[in-house]
Amino acid sequence: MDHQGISRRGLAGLALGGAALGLSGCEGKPDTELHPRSRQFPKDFVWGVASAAFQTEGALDVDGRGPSVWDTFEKKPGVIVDGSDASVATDSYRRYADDIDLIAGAGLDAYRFSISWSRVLPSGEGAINSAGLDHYSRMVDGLLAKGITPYATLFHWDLPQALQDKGGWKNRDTAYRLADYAHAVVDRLGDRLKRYIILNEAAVHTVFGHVLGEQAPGLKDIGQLGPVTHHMNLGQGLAIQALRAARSDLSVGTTMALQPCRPAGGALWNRLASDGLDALWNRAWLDPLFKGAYPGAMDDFLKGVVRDGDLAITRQKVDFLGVNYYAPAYVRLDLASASHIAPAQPPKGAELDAFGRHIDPSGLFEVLEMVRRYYGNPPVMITENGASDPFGKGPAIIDDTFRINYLRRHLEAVLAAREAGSPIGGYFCWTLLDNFEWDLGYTSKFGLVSHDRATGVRTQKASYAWFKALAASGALPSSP
Ligand code: IFM
Repeated sequence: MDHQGISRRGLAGLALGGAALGLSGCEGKPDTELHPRSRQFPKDFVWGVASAAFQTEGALDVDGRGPSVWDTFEKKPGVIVDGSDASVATDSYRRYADDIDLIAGAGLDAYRFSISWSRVLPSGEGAINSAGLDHYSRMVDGLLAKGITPYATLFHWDLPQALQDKGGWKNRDTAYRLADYAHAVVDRLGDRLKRYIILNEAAVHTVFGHVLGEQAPGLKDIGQLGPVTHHMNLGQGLAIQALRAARSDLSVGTTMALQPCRPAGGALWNRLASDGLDALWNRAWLDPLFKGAYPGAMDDFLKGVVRDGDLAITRQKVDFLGVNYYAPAYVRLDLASASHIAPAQPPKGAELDAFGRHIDPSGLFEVLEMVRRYYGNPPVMITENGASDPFGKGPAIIDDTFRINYLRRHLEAVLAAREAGSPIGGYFCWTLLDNFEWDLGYTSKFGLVSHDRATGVRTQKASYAWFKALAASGALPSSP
């Protein structure tokens, strides 16, 4: 990842910010495994799967849905590696009852899905499209009828295009529109839908969508970093306030993609880069929510953006923090690049996932410890974790022992973090069905169940049966 345009001054500030917080545990650890004392999860631990609207629903032009930034982006030539699109995806808008059957069939407690903003408000604001809300109302009813608790994410990257046309997240007004949208959802569904996740992985959306241009809305503009970050944090605070004002019986959280940021080779000079990335990737989201502040490292980017009173709004009590974790990030100082931050390889010999990332359960433990030690030890839900098949156009791997191993080892980290004192209440595997993996199209498959796009046939993988057995017993096996 090359954050083009991050200034020398900004980088120095970022590094200082990291040092001030004392987050020094970023070097790679030789032992990536965790060894919890007990392998038993408590009876009330929540087992679920997670998904997102644009990746699964299809049916992009039915029931009055408006276009989102992803509808626009995916049409640009060459941006989706296999030239595919999300017009059908897993067909879940139509087949949501089949999805629910699979979730129930695995005996899971919960389903995390996202609501498409532009189904509810086709222009992002103004007139509510009740047909869009009807769909989610049916889904919520279907889940509840099978004893599955719905967790709804309000924003999983699919901003209504009409709002993008007005500047998107760079425009402060979008923060207020998020709160209006949250109100529209809770007003209609709040009698049955009690658990809300405001944002999904805002750091990914900011950096890959607005700075690197690899995802929607496809902007390559370092000038977006500060305003987009702050307006999403502000919108999150306003949306939490809107939900709380509407009802007092909700559980409200938000989900972050937390990553330990590690200097390549543990070199001191690379620490400048890793602390910089840590500030904009982790702390620019955690600090405003839990402390009502930004890391000093963000000052340059936020000039003229944060108004009086904003940080009192970004700081909110959440009922849980959603943590998504896949891998640590390795970076190095690169004086030749404009940002001085450059991606680096994981340590030699490290076990890699399909993305070339280090498979390292200790990284999950590390971010959970960071949340416990520096952010007041809030209740946590692991809202995503999972593994992709090797990229390719071929059929899904049904006998997916590699995925079972990945899940098992990361669940050891969850147990170890609980033993260290982190109140982690649940784990959502990403994801139920092989789906539209953004710019990677259908070449990356994370599902517990495969979905044949030609026939619509869904086939349970070995990991589905494994996860089902785990959810039933709560006892984590020590081998696949
Ligand atoms: O598919 C994504 C999801 O939308 C956000 N978190 C990571 C997943 C796997 O890359």
